[in-house]
Amino acid sequence: MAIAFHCSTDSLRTWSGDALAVGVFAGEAGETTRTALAARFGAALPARLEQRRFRAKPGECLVLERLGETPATLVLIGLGEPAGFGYEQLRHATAAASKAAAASGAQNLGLALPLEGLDAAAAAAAMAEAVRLSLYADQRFKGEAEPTPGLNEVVLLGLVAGADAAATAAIAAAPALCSGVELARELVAAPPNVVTPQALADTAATIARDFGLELKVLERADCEALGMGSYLAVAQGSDLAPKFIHLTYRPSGEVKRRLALVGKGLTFDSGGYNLKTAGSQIEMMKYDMGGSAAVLGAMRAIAELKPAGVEVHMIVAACENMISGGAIHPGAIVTASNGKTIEINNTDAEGRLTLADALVYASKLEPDAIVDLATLTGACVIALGEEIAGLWSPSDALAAALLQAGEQGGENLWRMPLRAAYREGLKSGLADMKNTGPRPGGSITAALFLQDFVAKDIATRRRF
Ligand code: TOD
Ligand code: ZN
Ligand code: ZN
Repeated sequence: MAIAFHCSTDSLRTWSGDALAVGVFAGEAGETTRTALAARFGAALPARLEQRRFRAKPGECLVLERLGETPATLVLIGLGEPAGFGYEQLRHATAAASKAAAASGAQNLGLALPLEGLDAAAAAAAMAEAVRLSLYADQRFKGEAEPTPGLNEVVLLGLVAGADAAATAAIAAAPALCSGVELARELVAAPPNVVTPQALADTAATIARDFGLELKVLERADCEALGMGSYLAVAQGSDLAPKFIHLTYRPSGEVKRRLALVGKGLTFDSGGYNLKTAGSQIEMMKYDMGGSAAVLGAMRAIAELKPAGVEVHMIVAACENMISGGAIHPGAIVTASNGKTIEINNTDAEGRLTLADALVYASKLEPDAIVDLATLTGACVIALGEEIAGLWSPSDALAAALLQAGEQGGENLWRMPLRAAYREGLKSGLADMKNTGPRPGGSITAALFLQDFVAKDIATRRRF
C-alpha cells in the first residue's frame, strides 16, 4: 500500500504519533538533541541512553518501546560527527528508522533528522525514497509470502510544505522514482532463467504500453542489416535470440534537449570460451544486465513523471554470452556497425562489444548527451570498491552534472581518466583494434574502447 508523506513544522518536542525517530550527533554536537529529548521524555532518558551505551555512532540504532505515552516507540539513530553528514547519511538514517519503526508495529512515523545545510527538496526526496526503498521486500520467488511490516504515514519534521514548493514536488515525485528503482532492483535480483533478453524486451513493452512510450525491438536479422557484427558476435553462442531494444519518451511540448541512455544488457555472462571460473565470478553473472535494469528503471520513472523539454531514448543491446559450437572464437575478427574491425582477443570482454553497436546506434539519433551504464570491468571494482561507480566523460560539464546528481540521488560516482596514451593497449596487428587491453588500467582501456563508437561531436555539442 502507498505510504503517505507529509511535511510538518512540528519538532521532536511536539509531534505525536506511533513512532518518533530522532537523529543524534555524537558527542558535543548531540547535546541540544539530548536536552530536547530529556525535555520531552523525562529527565531519566539520558541515563537510559547511557545505560544502553548509545554513543550516536553512525549506523547505531536504539529502539525504546513502551514509553508509556505517545509516541509509544522512540527510535534513536546515531549520526556520528556532523562534518560527515550529508544526503547519503540522511538516507541511511531514514532507512534504519523506517525499518525499526515498522518492526515495532507502528503505522505512522515522525522523522526528526538534521536538515541544516541541505537543500530542502533534495533532503525531502532522500527521506521519502529511503522510507519506501527500505521497506520493500522481494517476495517474487517465495513459495508463500512472508508477512512484511510497513508504514502508512511518514511525517518529515522541520520541513514546511507550503513554504517550500520544491520539497513538496520532490515528495510527490518520490513514488514514481521508487517504482523505477524497484523495477531495476527486481530485474537485477531475478535469476538468469527468468530475466532473458526477451524478458528485458517484454519489460520495455510493458512500460511503453502503460505510459504511452514508443518501442522498437530489432531482431537478429534487423541487426544484421544494420551491420552490428560486434553485438551479434556475442549473441551467437546462445540459444536465446538477441533483442535490441529502443524505447523512446517524447515530451508533450517543445523538445529542448535530447538524451540517450544506453545500458549493458548481458542477461548472463559465462565469459564465452574465455570461460569464467567457479567460486569467483560465474555464479553472479545474472547481474551483468545491471546497466539495462538501471536504464529501464529510469525510463519507468521518466515515463510516469513526464519531464518537459527533454526527449529520452533508451537503448539496450540485450543478449547472453554463452558457449556452444556456434559461439565466437577467441581471436575472431568482427566488424561493428561503424565499419571498425575488432579482434576479439578475449570473449569475456563482451559487454563493450554489445555496447559498441548500441553506441553507434545512439549516436545516429544525434542526442545532446549519451549516458552509458554498464557492469563492464572487475578492474573498476578493484579501483573503487563496491560502493562507487567509475565515471568517464570527455565533457567536464556533463561529468559535473552527473556527479552532482549522484551526490543528491544516493549514487556515488568518481570521475576516472580517459588517458589517451592507454589506447596503445588496444592496438591489434590485424584489425583496427582489439577488444581487451592489459590488466593494469583495465577499466580505462574499456572506456577508451567505447569512445571509438561514439560520434566525435556529441561530447562537445549543444547543451544538456
Ligand atoms: C575483462 C576485460 C572483463 C571482465 C569482466 C567481464 C576481473 C573480474 C572480477 C576483478 C579479470 O581479472 O578477469 C577481471 C577482475 C574482478 N575480469 C573482468 O573484468 C575480461 O568481469 O566479464 N565483463 O564482461
Ligand atoms: Zn564478460
Ligand atoms: Zn560482462
